[in-house]
This record gives sequence, structure tokens and C-alpha cells, in this order.
Amino acid sequence: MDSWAGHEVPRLPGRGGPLMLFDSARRGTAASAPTDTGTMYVCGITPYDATHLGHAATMITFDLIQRVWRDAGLDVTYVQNVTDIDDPLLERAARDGEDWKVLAMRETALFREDMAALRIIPPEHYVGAVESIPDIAERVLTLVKEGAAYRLEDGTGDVYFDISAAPRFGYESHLSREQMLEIFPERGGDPDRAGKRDPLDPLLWRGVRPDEPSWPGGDLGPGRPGWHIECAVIALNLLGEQVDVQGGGNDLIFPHHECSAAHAELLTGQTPFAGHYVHAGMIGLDGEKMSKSRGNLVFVSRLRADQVDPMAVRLALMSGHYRSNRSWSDGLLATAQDRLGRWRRAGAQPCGPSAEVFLASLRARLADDLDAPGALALADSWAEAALAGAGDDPAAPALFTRALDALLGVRL
Ligand code: 5CA
Ligand code: ZN
Repeated sequence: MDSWAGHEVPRLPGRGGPLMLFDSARRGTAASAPTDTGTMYVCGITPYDATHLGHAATMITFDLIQRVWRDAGLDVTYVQNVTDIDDPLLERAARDGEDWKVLAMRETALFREDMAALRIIPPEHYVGAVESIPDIAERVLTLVKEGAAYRLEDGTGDVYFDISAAPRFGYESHLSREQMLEIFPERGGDPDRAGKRDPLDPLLWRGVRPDEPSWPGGDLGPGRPGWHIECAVIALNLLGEQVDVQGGGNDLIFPHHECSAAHAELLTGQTPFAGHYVHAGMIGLDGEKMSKSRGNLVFVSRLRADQVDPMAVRLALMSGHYRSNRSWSDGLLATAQDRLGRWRRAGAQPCGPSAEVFLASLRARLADDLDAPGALALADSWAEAALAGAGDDPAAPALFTRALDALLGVRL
């Protein structure tokens, strides 16, 4: 499907260094993307509601990776999905008496607008689950033929993945079986489904039900895809057998990324599926988890409608480290608005202190597991000095401005 409109990313003098990134599987930091191409798959939205600040923060995190990789001279191939068929979408559409396709199209369109406003560089491939169904069905059949998947014998046509076929299952999340059993049902799993070989076996293909959409599945029979196999197949088809980064929020560590890695590894025989499993922290509101049930979601589109500058939203979300679970508040936004104002005034000065040192330090902060708070502090210092009249380099304000645009995605 169509991605969103991109924008020119300024070129900077020199080059950034290799990006060190935290990997959930290693439980440590290691250099990312060892070749001259960086491949990244990011788990995108399930479009049954508008983009909230949590989605935005996660998308900004992976946008920073793309920016740092490009600045280091890498070609980047970035793929993001849209889960445009899944239970939550059908449930919301039924609740509101709406056609699920209309709901998905509307919310995906809004997401694109939000992403463009936040200056997220668009993925090269933006791919829906629905358009990938023939490929998914084929891969599920392969798993069945290889003995890694099985059909339930209750006449539903449902097909499950046999986690005992994946000897390394658990290497990505490092959870104990007890922890997995606790989390699985909270994140779409069905441990109590009768007839499964293991309670943790995830659904690969859901046979057709009355009043549910379905697609032809060849020898699988009509139905629709499970969630984890969707991401595994889209990534394999567009990025090859292994990816440098598999990303999303930390709510996806288990079961989603554990299962999609297990599916992909069985299909290719290559392990690990991802060189880095990268997870962004959850954004809450005023110290509480942001969730539909609490009714405390803050939508990017709402802020835009209230004339809040998207660059201030972006800055506010980058003022905490991407891996930390953190909270949105009016105060956080106000701080970001002040900061943006100071940076804009500094960038408009006739001269300032050399921005070359600033650029080198900015690159170093971001290459260190995307230390955006450290990067923001450097920009604050440069701006403070420029506003105090320090330095006499007439090229410095322009370089400061370009560096913030290229590396942080903040346009002054
Ligand atoms: N479609 C699936 C992924 S394949 C999904 O999780 N969709 S989502 O709409 O629920 O979330 C979209 C992306 O935003 C995912 O990467 C998810 O991990 C991330 N995300 C969801 N809620 C938050 C939050 N509160 N804070 C940060 N990131 C979040
Ligand atoms: Zn996913």
C-alpha cells in the first residue's frame, strides 16, 4: 500500500560512526548493520484507532535508527507493516457498526498524515496484512509440510505453530515458561484452546467463521492469517532471510517477536532472524499506562488539530531515552516548546560557536544506543552559547540547523 510523503534530508559534512544498539536477545549493546546496507522491519499499527503518542514515540525511535545509519553512509531498506486484518479491528468495527475496511483505511490515512507531520522518513515498503495473504498462506503450508505446524481436528480449519519445533524458543525474550504463560493471553494468545499441543502454540491461520472475512488459502482452506506469521512473512519477502533490526514497542517482546522469529527461522533455516531485536519503551500519561480502557490516550491528530507544533511533540518524545517506559504530560510538552523556541532563535543568529564540534558530539551521542536526551542537552548548550553571543562563525547557525534536521528530524 502507499506509504506517506517523504521530505528532503539534508546532507552533512563527514560521516557518522557505526550505531551501537541494545538488542533484547543479547541483553546488551552491539554494533548494528555490519554491511553497507541496513535492513529494518518495524511492527506498525493495527488501524482501529488514531495514532497515539506511544505509536509516535516508537516510530520516532526507528526513524532515528534510519537517520543515523544513513549518516554513516549506509543504504537503508526499511519495511513497516499495517495489521489491517485482526481481531481488534473486527471487534472495533462491530462495536461501532462500521465496515472494518473503511475503519482500517481511515485510521491508516490518519497515521500517514501524523507520520509526515512528525517528519518520519517513510519506509521503502509499507505493507498491509491483507495484500500479503497469498504469501502468508503459502508459508503456513510450508510449515505444515515440514511438521512445524498442525491443523486442529475440531473442524475449524485453524492451524497452529508447534513451538517444540523451535529449539531456541525463548532466546529473544528470555522469559521463563511461567512468565510466558502469564503474558501470552494478555497479548492475543489463547493458551486454553482445546486441541493444541502446547498452550503457548500460536495461531498461524484461522479457518473461516460465519460473519468473518476470509480469503482463499489453497490447501489450507479459506481463512485469515495469524498475527506473528504476518510479520515474519512480510519481512522475509522484502528483506531476505535475516534482517539487521526487528523493531517495535516493548509490548511486542513476547509473544510477537519471539514467535515471528521462530516462524522465520524455521522457514529459512537461518538463525537469528534479526541481528538486533530493538524495543521502544511504553509511553503513559501522567504516570499511568496509556490505554483504551483507561480512556487516557493522547492522539497526535488531536494535538495537531489544537495547533501544537509537531516538532515540539517530537522533541518531547525524544527527551526521554527510547528504551525507558515514560510518561507524557503537559509539562513535558511545554518544556519541549520552550526548547524548540530557543533552538529556533539560536539557529537564526548571524553567527555562533563552531558547530563542527557540536556535530561530532551529536553523532557520538546518537551512535551510543540513540542517546537522544544526551543529544538534546548538546543542542541546548550550543544554543545557549549562540544566544549569549559566543563564537563568531557565520556558518555555524546553518550547520546547527541542518544537523538537527538530518539527525534528529527536528526542523527549526
Ligand atoms: N500491528 C501490531 C504490530 S505487528 C501492533 O502492535 N499494533 S499497535 O497499533 O498496537 O502498535 C503499533 C506500534 O506501536 C507497535 O510497534 C507497538 O509496539 C507500539 N506501541 C503500542 N502502544 C505503545 C505505547 N503505549 N508506547 C510505545 N509504543 C507503543
Ligand atoms: Zn508485527
